[in-house]
Amino acid sequence: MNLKEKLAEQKEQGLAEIKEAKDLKKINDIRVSLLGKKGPITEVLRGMRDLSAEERPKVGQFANAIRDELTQALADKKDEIEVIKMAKKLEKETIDVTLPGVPVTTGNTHIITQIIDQIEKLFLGMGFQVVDGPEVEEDHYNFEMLNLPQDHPARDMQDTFYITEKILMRTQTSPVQARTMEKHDFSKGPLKMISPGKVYRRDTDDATHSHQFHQVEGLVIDKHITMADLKGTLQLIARTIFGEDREIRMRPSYFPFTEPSAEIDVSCFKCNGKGCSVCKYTGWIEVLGAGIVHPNVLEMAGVDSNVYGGFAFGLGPDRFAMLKYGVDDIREFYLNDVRFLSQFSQKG
Ligand code: FA5
Repeated sequence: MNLKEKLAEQKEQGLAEIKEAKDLKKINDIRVSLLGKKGPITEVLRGMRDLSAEERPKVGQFANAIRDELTQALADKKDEIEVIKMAKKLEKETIDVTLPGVPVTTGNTHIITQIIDQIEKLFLGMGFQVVDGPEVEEDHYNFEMLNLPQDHPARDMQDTFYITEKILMRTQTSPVQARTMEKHDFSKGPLKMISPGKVYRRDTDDATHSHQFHQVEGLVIDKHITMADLKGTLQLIARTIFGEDREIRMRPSYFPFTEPSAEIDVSCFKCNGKGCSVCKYTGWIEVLGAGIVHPNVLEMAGVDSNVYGGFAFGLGPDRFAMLKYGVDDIREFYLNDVRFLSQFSQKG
């Protein structure tokens, strides 16, 4: 048998084996045994050195064609086996898409954050800017710039945690008023801002007081601002958050940074104004302090009090949340009890 015949026989034998192969391992074995270094084709090719110079290229060409044909047959068979394998796998893994899924439980925004978000939305809609201020504050901004110089008796109402003699945990969001006024360019228009955030006081914790709570400051500085603008804004807040059925009342009050000043109360959610332990038998719960910005505060921040005036308010979203959802102890908000907090997932 000459070399060409030998090669043709190897090819026929190889193609028959490939045809019969059932898995990828078998394909690999065939490839190694047919085309590998010790395989018959390589062996036949090695014998070419005994051929005449005239015959050698012809046989070489023939051998290469056979090797290519076998390589292609191996690749085709491999693809075929893989397709069959995948089809079998898919058949086994059929998914019933009509089965109900596993529900995913997601958390919800904290109830106080929900109230703050509502207030922000209301004021953003009226063209106010939302400003942030530091919780660790300078005595200068927390008190002095708000017309509470050293030794002012009203400082006693807002004792707090001191970091150093002149640095403290802010007792109110009002310092953001002074910080914002200082920076505002009034030639570009009026100043309208709110500033939500945490505040700290040395208050004894009870059903309506916490040593750490939240406030939202509001400030408008423009020409010709009156008490009527303040009252209208406060009424709008109360109606937006509590609905039309809650009463509000303004009581004369005192804040060193506003003159005149007012305390705003909302009728008690629990007794509807009749008097109970939650409202300390007054029928009202205090939620807000407000007033017309004191000229000294304007002047200290570099604003001409003969040209500009304004109103300011500071509300407690924790108290707002109590009133809105009938929570009778403010401390519930800070205990992180998921059973309590998850009740408010659909509200707000
Ligand atoms: C102030 O803090 C003033 N800075 C508010 C203000 C701003 C007046 C601008 C005028 C102009 P007051 O101490 O009353 O005021 O607190 C404001 C609100 O914070 C209260 O109405 C109440 O809702 C809430 N609040 C006060 N103390 C506590 C407390 N310990 N726990 C929870 N909420 C409180």
